[in-house]
Amino acid sequence: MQTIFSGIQPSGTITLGNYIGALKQFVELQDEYNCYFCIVDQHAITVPQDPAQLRKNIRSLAALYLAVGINPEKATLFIQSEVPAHAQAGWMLQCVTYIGELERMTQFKDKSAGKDAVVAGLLTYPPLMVGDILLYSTNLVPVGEDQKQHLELTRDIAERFNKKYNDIFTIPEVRIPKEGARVMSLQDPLKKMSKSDPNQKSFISLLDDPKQIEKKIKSAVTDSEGIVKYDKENKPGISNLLSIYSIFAGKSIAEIEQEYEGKGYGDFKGDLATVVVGALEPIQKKYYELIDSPELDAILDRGAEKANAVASKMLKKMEKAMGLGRKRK
Ligand code: ATP
Ligand code: LTN
Repeated sequence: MQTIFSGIQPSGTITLGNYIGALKQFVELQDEYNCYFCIVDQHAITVPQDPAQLRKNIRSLAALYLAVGINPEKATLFIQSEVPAHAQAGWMLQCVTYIGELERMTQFKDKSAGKDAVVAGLLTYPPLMVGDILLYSTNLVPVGEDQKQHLELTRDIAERFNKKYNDIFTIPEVRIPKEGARVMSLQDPLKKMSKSDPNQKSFISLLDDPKQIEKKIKSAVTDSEGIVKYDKENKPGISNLLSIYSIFAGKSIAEIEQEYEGKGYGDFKGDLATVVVGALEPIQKKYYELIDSPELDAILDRGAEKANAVASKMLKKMEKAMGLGRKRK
């Protein structure tokens, strides 16, 4: 069986973007692959976080992974900081990464833009991610389109390490969904939807209540044409809503366009809100059953134990390849 690894930052409550771009794929793939799904809390602290809120977000993300359908009997679900090999591997991989490569990352450029104090961790974020992936001999990494560049860097660094030290790493492939790889902000359809966006109206979180969902969809930025038609170039707002509709309703975009011929954005948005509310209802129900349960802790404990066993073995191989520490029997 091939191995999958992917991670989500506990930097807020996950959005429709995270669900469509990442989580939905995870659920679909868990039967066919040996999966590791990680709550990457060490990545989250590369931007300011309130410690109490971060702890809450970590638990909430764990419950959401399960609520959307991750089966802990099949997949390993764990918290990055509970597996020390990640930070250790991240350091070693920083020492095979060039500063120029890191400065070219668009995520770094976006997140550092306009800030006068940028912590070093925001720049060295990618080698930590590279470690996450390589520690598990990962074959495939399902992510949204925004992570493509990080995956290219992961492959480069893995190949460089293999060549320079010892051929120990599997070179991973990226897997980006055909539809919904880049869900856009509801307030600025040229920007990706992000859970840490300060404008709450720009995203729908998986835990928003029906009223909030309806309000956010109704106030989504569209155009003044009033025709429900997919045209990403000229009508990015309505095209984004059409993609979301299509994915949640399981209908093709052409079908939906036909349904709304002659009708305005009001009808379309109202129906989209109903579709989204209906899709999130069972997820939210499961979430509230899990969030305070001891079962959630047991799953995360088991996940950390399984991940530690695999990651620490690869870490030893890395240390040996680089010549760290002493020879042991
Ligand atoms: P942040 O706002 O803190 O940067 P984020 O919402 O961008 O967070 P991440 O935790 O960085 O989300 O990403 C988790 C996963 O969700 C990744 O695989 C990422 O590619 C995917 N993803 C994030 N935003 C979107 C989006 N708008 N559309 C599709 N996939 C997305
Ligand atoms: N960088 C990713 C989160 C992330 C990740 C990973 C994704 C951290 N480690 C390993 C896939 C595999 C992000 O910002 N979305």
